[in-house]
Amino acid sequence: MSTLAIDIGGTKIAIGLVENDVIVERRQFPTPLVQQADSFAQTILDHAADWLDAIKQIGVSTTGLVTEKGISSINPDTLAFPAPFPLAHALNQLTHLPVAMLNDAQAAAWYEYTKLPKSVRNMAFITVSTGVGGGIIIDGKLHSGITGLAGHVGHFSIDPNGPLCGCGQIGCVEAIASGTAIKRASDQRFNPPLSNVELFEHAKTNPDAEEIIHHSAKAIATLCCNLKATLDLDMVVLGGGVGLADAYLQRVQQQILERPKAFQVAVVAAQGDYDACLLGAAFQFNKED
Ligand code: BMX
Ligand code: ZN
Repeated sequence: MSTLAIDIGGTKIAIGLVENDVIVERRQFPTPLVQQADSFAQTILDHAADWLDAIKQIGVSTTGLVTEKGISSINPDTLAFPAPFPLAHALNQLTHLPVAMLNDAQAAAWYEYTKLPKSVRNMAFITVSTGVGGGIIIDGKLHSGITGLAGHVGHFSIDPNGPLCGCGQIGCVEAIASGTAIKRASDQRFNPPLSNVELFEHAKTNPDAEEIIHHSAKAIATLCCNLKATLDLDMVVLGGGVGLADAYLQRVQQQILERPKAFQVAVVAAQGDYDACLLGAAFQFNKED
């Protein structure tokens, strides 16, 4: 069965032709302006035009809060949806195919959970990318909550004196640790500005660059320990462009080892690598209810 997988992030959209949970072909393009659901859906389908004949279903994983009515933003600074954005409906109208849609990190959490040892029953997936997203599996089931908000761990407010987050709270993990937050801090310190990829390279020799990345990893470590205290997780899986960048995971692990033992939790890299959310988009058709 061929599935069109669509992963909508704050910066880019990845699409994949997925067969038997394997990405056979993959493309990506910058996230277009989010205005009309019909034209947004059509733009995505245009990028997949030559796959459409083979496709039987469409799975979407998207940044934002997903409800029956569509997608809305928790942090409009990462991507501002005119809420609620009825993307699943628009894709179904245009293709007449079944469409399933989940929050990006929730979809990835379910996929990643199935790749872990059977002894793991409670886990969280955390993506550090444009924002900081999360998905939670409790006792072997994806926990989305009544409103779909469950897992939005990027909006744990961890520093009352921290920066204002686009969600309206102060000192959210996302405002401190995300790729966007790293870029902001880096732009204040480096002229000419560095891309985040360059910043990670620079960090090998430049203490200022290392300090910015360390600050982000420390916030993610705090988040992991808070989740351990709340849910007694067996494991955390880390993904996203920043989360999988050079030695970021090791920085998080090192920070966790400095916390009291009761709050320490194992953190591993996503099996789906940078495509955990894309694989999750297709994989949600395998989700038990
Ligand atoms: C934000 C929020 C989450 C999302 C997370 C990671 C919006 C639009 N998104 O916290 O729903 O999971 O970012 O998103 O409010 P990404 O774009 O970094 O993958
Ligand atoms: Zn927030």
